[in-house]
Amino acid sequence: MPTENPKKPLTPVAPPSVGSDDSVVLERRTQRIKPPQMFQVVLLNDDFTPMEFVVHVIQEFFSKDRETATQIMLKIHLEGKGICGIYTRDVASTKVDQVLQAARQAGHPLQCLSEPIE
Ligand code: TYC
Repeated sequence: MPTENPKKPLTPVAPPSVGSDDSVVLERRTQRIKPPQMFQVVLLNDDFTPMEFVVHVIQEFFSKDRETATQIMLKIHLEGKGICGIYTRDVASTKVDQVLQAARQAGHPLQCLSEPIE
């Protein structure tokens, strides 16, 4: 049967120390957990998806205002791809699913993917 999680803390945990005047000092500790791997969600250009639909998708699923969404769409149109947002793994994956489902439902070939950064 599996036992408890064998992972140790990254740094030793310092106990509170008691000063000569009975004051208790909680030591400031080095952060023990590393930040999660982040993922950028990328839209790819194609020749068929209407610009207006892409702007709508960026506004709807990436919470951008119309002007920002239009700038991102134009960048994708001109450069082939563009980052719409950066999220943790699960959120990025959900965004990709939402975009692909909306595109499929509307009959557009818009492609979306997520990739780890750094
Ligand atoms: N290139 C498309 C057009 O001219 C517009 C477009 C922009 C499509 C961004 C996809 O991710 C995209 N209608």
